[in-house]
Order: sequence, then C-alpha cells, then structure tokens
Amino acid sequence: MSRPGRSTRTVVVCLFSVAALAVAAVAVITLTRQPATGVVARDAAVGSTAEPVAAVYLQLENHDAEPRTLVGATCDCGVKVTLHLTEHEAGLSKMVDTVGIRIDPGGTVVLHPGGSHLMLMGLEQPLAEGEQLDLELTFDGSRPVHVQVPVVALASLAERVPDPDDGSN
Ligand SMILES: [Cu+2]
Repeated sequence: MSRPGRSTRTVVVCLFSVAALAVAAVAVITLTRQPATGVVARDAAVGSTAEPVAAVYLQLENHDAEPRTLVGATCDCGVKVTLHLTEHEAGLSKMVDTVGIRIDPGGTVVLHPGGSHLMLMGLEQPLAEGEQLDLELTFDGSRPVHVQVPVVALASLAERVPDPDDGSN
C-alpha cells in the first residue's frame, strides 16, 4: 500500500532535479551570452631589455557604446608609467607624452612598435625574457583593467603586436 506514495515522492524529487538542472542550464547560458563590456586588453607584451626604459604594447578593445580613453597605468614593478605617442617627422621618429589614448565605441586601438605605447620609466632591474609584469590600466569613464604583460624577445614584438596599418603583417 505504501508503494504508490513512495513512487509519487520519487517522481516529485525527479521533477525537482530536472527543474534545478534547467535553472542551472539557463543561468550558465545567460552568463556565457553576456556580451563583454568596458575595455578589454589583449596581446600585451614588453621586450626584454637592460635599459631603464621599456615600451609596453597591447591591443585595447572598447565594448562600450561610449568612447573610452586610456589615461594612465601603474606597474607592479614600481616604476612610473607614461603614455607615449610616436611622431614621425622628416624621416625621424620621436616619442612624445600624451594625456590619453582614445578608443572609439566598438573600436580597437593597437599600441604597437613604431606607434603609441605605455612607457616604463626608470627600471632598475633588467627585464628578462620569460618574466611577467602586472599592469593596471586606468580609463576615463570605465573601470580599471588589469593586464599581465609577458617579457618577450625584442625581435618577436612586432609579430606579437603587429601594426594594423602595415599591409605586410
Ligand atoms: Cu616611449
């Protein structure tokens, strides 16, 4: 006589489990479908060097509907980080300070060798291939972005962060 009751309870428990799985599946789908927002940093790299200065290159994607501007950065290596543009004039190129690097809504800006970059100023230790720096990038109107920057062979920099305007890449 107790059999029907038990099987009813089993069915109810089973239904509960199915419902719970369905809710979990919907939650996972919702999470994975969430579009990226803010600024996303990719392909960061700095060349190995024994010099006191080094340029950090990377790609910045703006997933917001507003323009975002990179306005500064800090490094766990403890040195000052400045924003530099590279100006080409009469066959010569020189680095100049800038207060911000703008990324259009939905746009990507590539900081690449020969172009804009983040400059580490006053390094006291050489940067050796295989090491890694941690940078925190600050944006106007968007949350800070943490980026891990591997130290790579200088010669491989252009390949890792190619100039998007250079057809040869
Ligand atoms: Cu520079």
